[in-house]
Amino acid sequence: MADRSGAVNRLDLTTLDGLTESAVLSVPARRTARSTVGVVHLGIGAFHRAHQAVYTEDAALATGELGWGICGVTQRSASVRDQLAPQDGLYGILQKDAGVPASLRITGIVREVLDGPTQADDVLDRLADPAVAVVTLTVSEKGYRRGPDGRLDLTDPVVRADIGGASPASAVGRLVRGLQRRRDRDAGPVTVLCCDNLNHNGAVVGALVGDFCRALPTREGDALAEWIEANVAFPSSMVDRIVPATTDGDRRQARAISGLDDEGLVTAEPFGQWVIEDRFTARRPAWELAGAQFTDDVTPYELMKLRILNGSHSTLAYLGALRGHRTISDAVADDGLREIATALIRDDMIPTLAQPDGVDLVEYGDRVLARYANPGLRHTTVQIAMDGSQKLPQRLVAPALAAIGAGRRPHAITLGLAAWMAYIATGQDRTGRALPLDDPMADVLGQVRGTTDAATVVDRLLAIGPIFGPELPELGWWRHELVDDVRNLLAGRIPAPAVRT
Ligand code: CS2
Repeated sequence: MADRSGAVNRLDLTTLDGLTESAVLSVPARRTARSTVGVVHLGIGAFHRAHQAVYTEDAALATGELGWGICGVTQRSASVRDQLAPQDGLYGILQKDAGVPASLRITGIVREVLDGPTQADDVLDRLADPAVAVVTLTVSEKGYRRGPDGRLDLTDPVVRADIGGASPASAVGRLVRGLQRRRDRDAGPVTVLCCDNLNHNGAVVGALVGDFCRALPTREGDALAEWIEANVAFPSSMVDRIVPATTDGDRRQARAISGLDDEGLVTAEPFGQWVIEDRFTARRPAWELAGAQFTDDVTPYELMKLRILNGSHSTLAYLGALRGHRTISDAVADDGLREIATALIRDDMIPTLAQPDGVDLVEYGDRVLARYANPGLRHTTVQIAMDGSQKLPQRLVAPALAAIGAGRRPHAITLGLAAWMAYIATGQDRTGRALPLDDPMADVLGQVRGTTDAATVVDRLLAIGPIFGPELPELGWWRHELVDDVRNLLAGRIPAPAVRT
């Protein structure tokens, strides 16, 4: 939609009125933008906007309830606030699939965006709002600021400042200080629902909250921990939807559909899954009416997704990047890499998993590979390669240990870990293009950059306890295989795990 000067208008509550729904444009925002805030979300990145926000909006549409608008909180950068505030919280989700035209959905369920760093007090007020019954989180693996033992890192200066009473800057600090204000205002129980890719993610957040309370002066911390124990549940959940970083091409495509500029646009595949542990201390949106599944035990779903999807994603990302593939769809179209991903899923991962009710794990794995092939999603290998130190423990190290413990040799998982090591050591793909090392442990990992001796690379990286733990590095045969793989990869060869004995 252009004004008289020919400039394209921006999406907001006024321009929304001019949109006409069609086969490729839906505008649920017309109804949901009237919602009031009932959910606070910490970490309003693209994933949340394409996943939990959509489930929450669909639940509101199904029930007609208008009390479940979302207040999204930015973690570190104000960019999402700056994108969404001028748009009255509205943004589009551009859905792409092979062989069908892209479609756009304009969502209105995000009713407020607060910038965590500069609006800390407003965030605490929202967390203490009696109308808020659920707090969801996607702050990424590193956002929890865990130490080598998996507990809250009390040596982290940001955590220490939060404990000392400064305006909270960490996710756990914001959460605990918000709960404290909630108790002080007698605003009632609330459920904290973690949506990050971690094992037992709810229990992890509950334990970090406990660690924070214990680090407070004794009387203050004990009383708060007691209130939290009685009023706050931390269910676990498994979340899934592939949401690559939005490109300028996506924005152009969305503009061609709506006629409007949208700085907050996100892109996603059609698939979505959310399995939630049914343990809430307060009211919640009717997410089951939006396709979410409630269960007593999320563990089998969580492990299935972390190992089959995220484990193969990381493996394809490192191997693909080394081979010069920019996207996951390119990597999975490479026969050699596809074979490795298939072997990883079928031979190494599936035997470590319990089958969730009614799920065929082989079919699930095939579907994951088919989702990767979606040519519309320009999901870059270097985006997934980011933060390996935080992702690999649950994606590749834990299943390697489980397989070895059951007497098997998980060659493809070993190759995935070798690919991560080679990615760090060489720092470039086979065409000479630089591969970024974007990781909170980059200082330590970067020490092997440029090292060409495979055994040295392996020994330095295997010694990092928080990633590999004590057991794997002690297995001589396994280390030997890893060194072989790293040597091959550094020489530009990709070993085939399926045929190795
Ligand atoms: C990916 C995930 O970036 C990554 O590490 O593996 O973000 C993945 O796309 C999602 O977990 C899919 O649900």
